[in-house]
Amino acid sequence: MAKDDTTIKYDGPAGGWGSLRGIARIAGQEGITPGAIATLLEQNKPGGFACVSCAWTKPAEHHPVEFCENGAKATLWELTGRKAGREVFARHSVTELRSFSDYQLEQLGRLTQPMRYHRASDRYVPCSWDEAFGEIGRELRKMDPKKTVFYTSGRASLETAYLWALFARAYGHNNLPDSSNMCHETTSVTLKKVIGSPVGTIVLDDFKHCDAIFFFGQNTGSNSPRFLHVLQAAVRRGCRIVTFNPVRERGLESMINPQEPTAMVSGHETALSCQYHQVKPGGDIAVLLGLCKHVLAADDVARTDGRSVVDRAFIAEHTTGFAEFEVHVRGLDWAEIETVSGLSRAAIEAAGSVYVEANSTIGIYGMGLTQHVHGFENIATYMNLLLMKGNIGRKGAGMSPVRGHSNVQGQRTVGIAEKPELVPLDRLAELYEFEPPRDKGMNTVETCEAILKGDVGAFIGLGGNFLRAIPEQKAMEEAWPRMRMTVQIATKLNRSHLVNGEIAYLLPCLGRSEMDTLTAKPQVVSMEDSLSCVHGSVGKRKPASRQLKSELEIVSRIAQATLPANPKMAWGAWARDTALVRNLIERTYPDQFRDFNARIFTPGGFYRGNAARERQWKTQSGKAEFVTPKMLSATGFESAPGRVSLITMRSNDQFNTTIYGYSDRLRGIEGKRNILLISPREIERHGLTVGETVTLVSDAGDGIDRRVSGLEVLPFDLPDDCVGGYYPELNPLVPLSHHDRQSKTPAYKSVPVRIERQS
Ligand SMILES: Nc1nc2c(c(=O)[nH]1)N[C@H]1C(S)=C(S)[C@@H](COP(=O)(O)OP(=O)(O)OC[C@H]3O[C@@H](n4cnc5c(=O)[nH]c(N)nc54)[C@H](O)[C@@H]3O)O[C@H]1N2
Ligand SMILES: Nc1nc2c(c(=O)[nH]1)N[C@H]1C(S)=C(S)[C@@H](COP(=O)(O)OP(=O)(O)OC[C@H]3O[C@@H](n4cnc5c(=O)[nH]c(N)nc54)[C@H](O)[C@@H]3O)O[C@H]1N2
Ligand SMILES: [Mo]
Repeated sequence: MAKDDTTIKYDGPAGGWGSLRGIARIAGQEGITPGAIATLLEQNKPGGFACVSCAWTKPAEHHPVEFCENGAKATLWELTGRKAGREVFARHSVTELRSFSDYQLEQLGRLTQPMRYHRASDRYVPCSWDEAFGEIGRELRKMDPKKTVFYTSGRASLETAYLWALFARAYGHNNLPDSSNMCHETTSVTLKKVIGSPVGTIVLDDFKHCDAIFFFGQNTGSNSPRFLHVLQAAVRRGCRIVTFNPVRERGLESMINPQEPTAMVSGHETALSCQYHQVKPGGDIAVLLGLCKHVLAADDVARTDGRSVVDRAFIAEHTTGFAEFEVHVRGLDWAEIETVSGLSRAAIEAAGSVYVEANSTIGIYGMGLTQHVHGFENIATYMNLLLMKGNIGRKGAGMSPVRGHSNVQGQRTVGIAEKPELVPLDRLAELYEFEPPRDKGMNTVETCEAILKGDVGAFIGLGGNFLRAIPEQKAMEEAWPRMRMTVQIATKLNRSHLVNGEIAYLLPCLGRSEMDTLTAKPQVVSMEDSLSCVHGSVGKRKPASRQLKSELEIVSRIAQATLPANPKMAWGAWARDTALVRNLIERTYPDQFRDFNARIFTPGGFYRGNAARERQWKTQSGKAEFVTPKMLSATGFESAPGRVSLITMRSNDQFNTTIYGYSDRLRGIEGKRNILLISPREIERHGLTVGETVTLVSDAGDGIDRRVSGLEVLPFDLPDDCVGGYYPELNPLVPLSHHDRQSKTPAYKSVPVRIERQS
């Protein structure tokens, strides 16, 4: 696509001096002490603590500075000198705090003491921990467990997550929605179905052996910047990167490695993607089928002189469903593929040639594939492409979904799941002598549906910002106070803490960089990264307040206050010693967590293993499964006059609903978040003018009025028929029913909307 010079963009590289300036700005803003910088230098190193930002792996041979712009921001955010102490809550009513922006709320600083919501004065007032645990336990004992929900955001450690899930089951439910239900749930469901393993299949070493890396809808420069070093090394040895993304993300175009002094001084950039294709949102199934079509065509040609491109031996031995898929792909019409993807046949064939020529290919993807109505088909078709050339279970090849929160993958590994079949319930029953519930629990979307119906009595959030992250914000905020009890365990104040049930508690916890002072012994916690490696982490900073408790202790104490005594459940001891909990994890999952305590500081983490990597397929058929998608577009809606597809995106200056600032440096957007990104061609087509403010109205055809006003029109290089804007500001536009059909992951990456001019 031709570049249009009137659009807003950033021409510098990812990384480089800009990233260091980004860190310095946050350090200044948060009132950071020199000790915080020392803490940063320990980040992601053995004996140090694991970054609280993304889930990218921590290498065995680390750099002197093993953190990135966004990891540093996340740590400095946690180590801020600001405190949201009792005076803040005495000064501001909860209603007043609701008028603060997400940025202003978290800028108040760290929460310092447990608080209970006092309805008459509309204020949070300090309470004691004993009071809090006592009342929460009493309320839970009175309730039907099936009508309570225990949410987790993907930061809590393996130890806390394990106990959280055990508590839920001992209490009597599987209602364990997780942030991953809004994120890579599509991955968990699709990969489980097609290759029998719900997670990625590659290890770090594979990046040293691949010839091509394909990128679909993952924004490395902002969301997993340490991965850029790996990509840079791959490109330098001749590996080719091909990217499909509606937005030209700078991080995938070029970078300067802040670890390389000469490059920093000379400004020498490494170009990353050799091809960058601006696919329409939801156009990936069409692209992937086009790529498969090209592979078949290349194979036809190769076979005329006795060679082959398609790995038929692999397909015969290891897969099912190829014959049907092949017939389907051959029958597809290029014109349709071009219309749905917004790309020309020539462009798709050029990408296809890189794939055909590469011996070994790694497939990378992120939210651009998972957050669609047909996200399942996005990922299944991507896997088909890899399977056609046997690109799985061998060196330098495989699929790598890039996970979000630092321990989101691990939480699922140790039992956070609403689906009982994913958890070794018999083993739990045997170890703890209780009868775990066998009925399916609620995921995030189902939790929202139940809250809207008034069917939930209590919601306890272990981190996160549920009400801000979910779809259907307006109706959800209206229904939320009908719950009897809401409890939030958190480090900083956010919007979810300002909409309260009849009884509401806000319980402040330690951050990962902080020392757990419950016992004299420093407590180690652990996480699993995107590449299934498990790492230990030790917090060494003095806590933001003496009243903070570890998440492990908070969870254990609530469990203790709620459950009848069981000699097999030593909540009191577990709260004080994470090593004991690791023994429990090992006894529950002996294959994956063998010698857990002994291996916890393995450089680079210890690999938990993955059967699909060994070409063992734990699927229904016992083989890897080709899926024939019934549709070309993943959006789940038809085009209609005036309707455009909205992509909700993250800026470079936020971590999910935490807004660090207003500088989306890598996209050239500064100082604002209430924006509508739209191409100059579409600005003209919709009769808009640059800089005017407009309203976006949801166009789901269900009669519900969902709108967000005050959005400034900014010209941006995007495909036709789509617009972009920021998450979470635009979440009120997303209908709850707009989710992946199989996994119920909300379809945040193509929301049908209309643009209304404000008079
Ligand atoms: N700094 C920072 N780091 C983070 C986070 C953060 O908010 N800030 N969040 C963390 C979390 S929880 C997660 S899940 C990950 C998210 O990281 P990513 O998976 O990178 O998620 P997004 O940035 O939401 O979107 C990814 C890309 O998809 C593209 N895209 C949108 N629609 C489509 C489409 O239809 N097709 C294709 N091919 N591309 C599309 C967008 O332009 C964007 O570049 O990052 C984690 N890391
Ligand atoms: N429109 C749209 N919506 C989306 C997305 C999108 O791309 N578009 N992405 C989705 C995705 S991928 C995700 S993962 C979800 C994110 O949903 P969540 O995980 O629920 O949200 P976060 O913004 O990560 O949560 C931030 C809060 O976590 C708390 N916190 C931070 N650190 C800690 C800690 O160590 N312990 C505890 N207990 N609390 C802590 C702080 O109070 C902070 O305010 O949002 C989803 N929503
Ligand atoms: Mo996520």
